[in-house]
Amino acid sequence: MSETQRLFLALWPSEEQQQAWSELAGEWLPEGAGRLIKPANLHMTLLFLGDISVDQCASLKSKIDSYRGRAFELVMDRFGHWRRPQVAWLGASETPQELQDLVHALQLIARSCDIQVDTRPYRAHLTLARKVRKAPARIRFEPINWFVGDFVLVKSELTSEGALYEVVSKWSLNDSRGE
Ligand code: 2AM
Repeated sequence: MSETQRLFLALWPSEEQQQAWSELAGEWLPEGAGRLIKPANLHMTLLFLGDISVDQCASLKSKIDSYRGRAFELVMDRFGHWRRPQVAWLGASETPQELQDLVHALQLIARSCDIQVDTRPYRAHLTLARKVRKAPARIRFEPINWFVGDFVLVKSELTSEGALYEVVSKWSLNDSRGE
């Protein structure tokens, strides 16, 4: 069998953002309510690719190289919980058009590389904690503005100590501010 890698495309916050958002998650979730994601692992998935071959990965990267998406401001104003996957997350009540376009373009590129991707509608969320069985209390907080100027390809390794993520490629988005 040819070698494969488990990969996904994501928005990756800075270390400062990861630290700050992880601290918020610690404040919002009661002790023992779930398993907080390590700050360095916090991210927002754009597209989960699964196990793909070296050739598929090379073709995906080269096609993404020729794509130029637009930078955007993401306003994260929701702290939510999904009962079935048992995750608590940070999300946005409005998904910017640029983000929708980016996800759509990446889906098309992945499909053109014979990578089967999720067909469910995209729901932008940044998982803060897993194994959260009970919906946490409603939290009021100042919306978090995240300027998104790039996106990344991440390798995921499942280990006995949880997922290990490694950013393997990065692409810039066109920043039209000040034009
Ligand atoms: P989640 O945070 O909502 O669980 C790496 O696994 C990333 O890809 C996670 O952020 C995860 O989202 C997302 N993902 C989407 N579909 C997935 C799948 N079928 N299996 C594992 N992770 C998936």
